[in-house]
Amino acid sequence: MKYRRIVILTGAGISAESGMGTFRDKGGLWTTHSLEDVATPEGFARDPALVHTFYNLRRAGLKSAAPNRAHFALAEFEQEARSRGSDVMLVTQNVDDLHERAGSLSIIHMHGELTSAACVSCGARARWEQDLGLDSLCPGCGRRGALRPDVVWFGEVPYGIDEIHDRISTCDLFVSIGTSGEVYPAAGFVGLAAGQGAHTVELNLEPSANAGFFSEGLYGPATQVVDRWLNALLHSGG
Ligand code: BJW
Repeated sequence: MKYRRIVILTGAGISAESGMGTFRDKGGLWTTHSLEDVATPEGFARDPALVHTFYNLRRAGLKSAAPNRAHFALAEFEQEARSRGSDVMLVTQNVDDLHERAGSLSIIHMHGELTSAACVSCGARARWEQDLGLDSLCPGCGRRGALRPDVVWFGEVPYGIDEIHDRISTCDLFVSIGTSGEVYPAAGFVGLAAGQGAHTVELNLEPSANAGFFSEGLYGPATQVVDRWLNALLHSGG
């Protein structure tokens, strides 16, 4: 394998064909909900019940969603690349668990996870698969009403950012899949990767806001283009 240190960034587009909504597309979550109300700490402070309802519905929806061909292709690629001595790190902005359910192993959820709750009082993070509410009890400190969805809202620092920066600063291949390139710091990763000489590839339904920064782009539904591009890479000796 030509590439030894590979970083793959995924966004909502990879889960779109699994029925998880995207944010900025026509009919996306930010066209039906105000992001200031449901995706900022200020919105949560103003109306926690509204925010809980928004995330409870999405957490419940996760149970009927299944990984699609693109999630499986990434998990298979990770295994194959490892067997050829290459390192693959998946950085996802998605809060769903479809990469894990497809079999991916090396994952950073930079925007948190739907199936996790965080306590604003003691800082504990706990796996959480049911609804969250104003009376939910923190398993860490026992306080009632202090749990919030363990996701990263606007103005908050994403998870794993130091490790992500380290990985991208030393990668030789950076692949971005199904993300609009509108939200930082993820939107800046391609610049970091390209700046230190990595080959950069975008796989998306259509060119993203960042398309001009990538050395290569392949456009179409993730269930079609991801498998095709990864297989071509493996079979080209790439
Ligand atoms: C398909 C497809 C198919 C469809 N197949 N493709 C001014 C300038 C620059 C930055 C800022 C600024 N003001 C504020 C900021 C920072 C801010 C920011 O970026 N704001 C912008 C909106 C301007 N960022 C932050 O606040 C972040 N924190 C931060 O910067 O901390 C400071 C710091 C950083 C680093 C070190 C130290 C300090 C936090 C951002 C948190 C984002 N949170 C959310 C919600 C998470 C929980 C939840 O899910 O509810 O994360 S918002 C939402 O957007 C979610 C997503 O992960 C994120 C990205 O969206 P994504 O995945 O790209 O989805 P879409 O819908 O936008 O795009 C889908 C794409 O798929 C499209 O291109 C489609 O074409 C494609 N697609 N179907 C393939 N079938």
